[in-house]
Amino acid sequence: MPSSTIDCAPYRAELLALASTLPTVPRADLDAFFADAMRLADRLPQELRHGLDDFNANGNLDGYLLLRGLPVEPDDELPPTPTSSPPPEDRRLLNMEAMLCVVGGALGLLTAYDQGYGNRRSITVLHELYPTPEAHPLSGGTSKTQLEFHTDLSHHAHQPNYILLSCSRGDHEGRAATLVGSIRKALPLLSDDVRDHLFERVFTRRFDAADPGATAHVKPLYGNKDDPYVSFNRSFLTAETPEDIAALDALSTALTDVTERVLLSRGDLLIIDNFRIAHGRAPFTARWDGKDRWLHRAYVRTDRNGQLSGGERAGDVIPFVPR
Ligand SMILES: O=C(O)CCC(=O)C(=O)O
Ligand SMILES: [Fe+2]
Repeated sequence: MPSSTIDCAPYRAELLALASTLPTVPRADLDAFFADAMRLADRLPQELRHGLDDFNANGNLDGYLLLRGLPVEPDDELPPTPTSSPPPEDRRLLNMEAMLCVVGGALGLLTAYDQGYGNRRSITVLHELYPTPEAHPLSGGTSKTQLEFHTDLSHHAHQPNYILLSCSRGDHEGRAATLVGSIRKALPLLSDDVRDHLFERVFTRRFDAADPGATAHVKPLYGNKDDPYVSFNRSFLTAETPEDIAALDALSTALTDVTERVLLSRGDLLIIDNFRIAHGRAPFTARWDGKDRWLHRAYVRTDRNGQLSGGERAGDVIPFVPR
């Protein structure tokens, strides 16, 4: 098994016992639920906790950590895959929601973001991802079309360090792979000129397809020149010169060349380092039969890149600040 995957099957009983101490109706008091999940993070099985701490401190070449074999409910005990959000306030805690929040608590602070458009009436820590028939082509609700490479919330000054995706149901045909392109793998494929351009050029990044005036300012590569962070979204970064186009195309090609397909199935939890990989999702066929692909998602802040200055708590709602 690659070092970016941890088999959690040996810890199932221990993890179930931890989850059983969490409030059974999390949305009745989310603050209390997140505080409990944070406390439980210190009681994770030691080897798993070490794996999380090591990934948090050093990252890895792949840019992700995949936990497999977590204690998901038997399929017939799960509610039907949702077709709308938010879930009912009285929905009972699902094991993969518990895993999402306890693992998130081990990495940093679970955070709700005002993303500056779209979600302004439903800002929440706990997101649900499921196919929707009329999804916007750049949203996680797509199924028929590929969700292209992107960095989540790259237009936000407090962009989350980690995206956690936990899976209650995979897609029927096993095609909906999450696509990950690691900058640690892609960087050696870029020429010096392209690297310099991606480091120095400040691109205008549109963030609201409906409002061309809504913009943030993004450098595709930043941080340490030899081990940079990446921020990418080909559809929204505005190229103004031939050099811009060439540099973005080269980055896109390099990320595509190193792409790994991570097929999430029930009981998996994928931790994406949102500073070090761009991600997308392969197309798949939804059946609208109550058993479609169903993921839970949460964002986690850490003290990297000035995300924390003291006093922040799990469950905080971060106002929109364009980058
Ligand atoms: O469905 C996935 O695997 C990824 C979804 C995603 O990237 C998103 O919703 O931003
Ligand atoms: Fe995403």
